[in-house]
Amino acid sequence: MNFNKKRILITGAAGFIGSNLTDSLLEEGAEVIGIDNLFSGSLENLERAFKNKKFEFHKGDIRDLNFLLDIFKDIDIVYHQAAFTSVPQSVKMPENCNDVNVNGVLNVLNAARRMNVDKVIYASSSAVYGDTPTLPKREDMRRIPISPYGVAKLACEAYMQAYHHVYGLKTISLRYFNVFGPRQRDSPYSGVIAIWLGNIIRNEDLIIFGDGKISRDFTYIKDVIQANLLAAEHNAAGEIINIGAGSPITLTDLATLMLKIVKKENLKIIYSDPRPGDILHSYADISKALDLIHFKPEYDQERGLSDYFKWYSNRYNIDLKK
Ligand code: UD2
Repeated sequence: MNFNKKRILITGAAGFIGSNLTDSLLEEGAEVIGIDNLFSGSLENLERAFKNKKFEFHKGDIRDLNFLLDIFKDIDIVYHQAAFTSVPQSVKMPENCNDVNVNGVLNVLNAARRMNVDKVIYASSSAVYGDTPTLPKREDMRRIPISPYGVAKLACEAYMQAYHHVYGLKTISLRYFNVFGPRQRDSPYSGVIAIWLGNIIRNEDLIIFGDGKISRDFTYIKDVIQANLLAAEHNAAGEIINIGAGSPITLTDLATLMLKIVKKENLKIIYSDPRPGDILHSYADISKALDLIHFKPEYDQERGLSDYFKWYSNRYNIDLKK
């Protein structure tokens, strides 16, 4: 797609995925309007974007419909990335998770419809599948989420489809599988790779919740961004599409690989109690993504981790091998 004449709005623009998407769309020549309440996002992530004249930022909350209606003017595409993102936090505060994720999506959809946005591309999650035993996960399989987070994401996907069917709004939900990479925060509620990278930098042992056999289809941010651009380019609408690396890895293998890449095999892997709400295995069948939007991931975990670590060393001037 020629993004040159497009006006694109990104919710959660100051977050991990939103800010990477912002930078890529600006590079493609789009005009980008970023919104974020800065609850978990940070303006530091938008340093590069702020240098671009085609970027504008508004601080505000997706739960505030009037704020959205004010900003959603002459927008072609909305990328809805703002979210309550943590599975364990959703177990602690299900109401907040529902408020931000479900009520937030409804507001974004209502604003998009009223302001004649052409397409809404939504950041959904593989958490919607829950613990069903069949692998890899296909979009048409049963979904039985086991965390409030997964329930909320499933409801949001259903709203995306309903707004397409009832109001003709073009919507696509991309079911992300464990995204990792530059700008993911190292906080207890962040993804495991960012947490372990923080441990490695501080020369701390890595903690695995459970027996280490849990597996995930960790997907590198650059592939996720590519999928988002493709979702804008192709005509698919009213669809739900898995976006994963298509190559699962167990937590023990992941921890071992990370320590190997940074040559810190002296650090230990410690096994601790399983975490409530965790699903056991998650692995994407990505054939629908190939069919509908021609998505092909370019990064397996090793390549993604190496690229991420290189970015981190340059950004913070740290030698990870020390
Ligand atoms: C991730 C996403 C979530 C959703 C989901 C879909 C994040 C923060 N969350 O949740 O938004 O899309 O994927 O499945 O990216 N673990 C450890 N040690 C640690 C931290 C975590 O063993 O120090 C385990 C954790 O118990 C889980 C696995 O690592 O078994 C992955 O955890 P996560 O929080 O990175 O991701 P997940 O799958 O809960």
